[in-house]
Amino acid sequence: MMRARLSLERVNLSFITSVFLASVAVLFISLEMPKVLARDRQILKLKLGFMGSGLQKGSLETSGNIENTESNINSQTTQHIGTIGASNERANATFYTLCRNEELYQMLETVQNYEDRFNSKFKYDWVFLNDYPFTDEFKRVISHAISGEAKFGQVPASHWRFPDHIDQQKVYESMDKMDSDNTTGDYLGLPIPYAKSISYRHMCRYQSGFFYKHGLLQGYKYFWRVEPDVKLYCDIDYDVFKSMEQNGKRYGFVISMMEFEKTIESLFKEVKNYLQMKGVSRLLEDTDNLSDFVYDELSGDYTLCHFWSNFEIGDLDFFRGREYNEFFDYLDSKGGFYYERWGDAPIHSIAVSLFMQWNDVKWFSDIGYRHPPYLSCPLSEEVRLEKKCSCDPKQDFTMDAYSCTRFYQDIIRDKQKSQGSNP
Ligand SMILES: Nc1nc2c(ncn2[C@@H]2O[C@H](COP(=O)(O)OP(=O)(O)OP(=O)(O)O)[C@@H](O)[C@H]2O)c(=O)[nH]1
Ligand SMILES: [Mg+2]
Repeated sequence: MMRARLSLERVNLSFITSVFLASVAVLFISLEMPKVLARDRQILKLKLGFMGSGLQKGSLETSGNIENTESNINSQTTQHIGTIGASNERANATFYTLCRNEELYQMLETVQNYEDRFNSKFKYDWVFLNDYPFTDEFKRVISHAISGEAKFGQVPASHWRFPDHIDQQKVYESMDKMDSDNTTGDYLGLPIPYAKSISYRHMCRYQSGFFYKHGLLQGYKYFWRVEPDVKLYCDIDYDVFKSMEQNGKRYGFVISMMEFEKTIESLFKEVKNYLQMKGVSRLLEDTDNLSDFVYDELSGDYTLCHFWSNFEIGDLDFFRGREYNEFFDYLDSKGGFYYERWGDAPIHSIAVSLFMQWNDVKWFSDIGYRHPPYLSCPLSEEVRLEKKCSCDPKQDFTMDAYSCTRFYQDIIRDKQKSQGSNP
């Protein structure tokens, strides 16, 4: 009798446990699945709907396909290393950072890391700009850590304010709307970063159309942009600037990704208007440039792809040139830096993709780099060991569904095949 009751209780207990576990599972699925499905839907929408044929090739593979691409990445790296000549002469180049006094110690960490991994061997200068005067402490501490010359400047007030044509009332209204919509509309439905920040908008506009006009950058040909809190994960034992020069490269990136659509809703419409006004709409279909990276012929719209500009190495002559500045001035006149929240990364990337030749752009697959939250880590173990990398390749963002670098590789591979040239 006792045994029967015990076994009945055991049955009840296991029944209750099963019901409990099943309810937890149902609760979990009902809470989590919509997010997963929404994410998949969003990826499908973004990558199939907006991007058309180019990105459909292999676009749904995520990090599971790392191995398939590894040989390609290695071959790029090998060709890259092989093309660097041994020269002691430096390029006419500088690091460039826009930051605030409050970011001194994050900046110091980054400066020391860049010195350890690269610059102590090459001693390039470093230009720092700020919308306020840098403090003596900032200048003293940072200069001490840099092997080249450190230069500190202030952004002219006229480059960091609402331009006269901007209706400030409308800016505040559109910021309130962006903030109350409160979601990027992508898989996690995150709040739109900096939805209500005026200074972020001034910053994006400055990085889009003004930094290269600053006096301290005038003498230089190349810049390498750095932000506080970014980190290099591998030794860089060749002169990156010199390699840009010797290989005829004008723009270099490490990470690429898709932009939050809500921050650039009218951007590409304005880009198309501009090209039409100038009589150069053919640039969107040109095969000598990288238009496929930003323009999807099927939808006639922006692919949302951009080179992540917190790491960029660029030819200042391109940015100082007439073509880029007329493009920027037109976009600036439309007010989207304020009424929306256009970032400098899509602006730079669209210009680079349309106005440069595809072969002018360099993807640095051998550079381990992180700007939170994304990491680029060389996938080849051979490369990581040789360059003393300290990053985890499993965390690499390159093949993530939201990265555009797979797409970029496909485009480049097609061009190499059809035009028979090297990267
Ligand atoms: N002087 C100054 N620098 C700024 C200001 N806002 C941003 N910056 C700098 O501009 C660069 C880009 O700003 P971030 O805040 O990093 O923008 P982000 O990379 O899009 O966003 P995060 O995810 O926050 O890094 C960084 O180097 C900042 O230090 C500002 O108001 N004044
Ligand atoms: Mg940043």
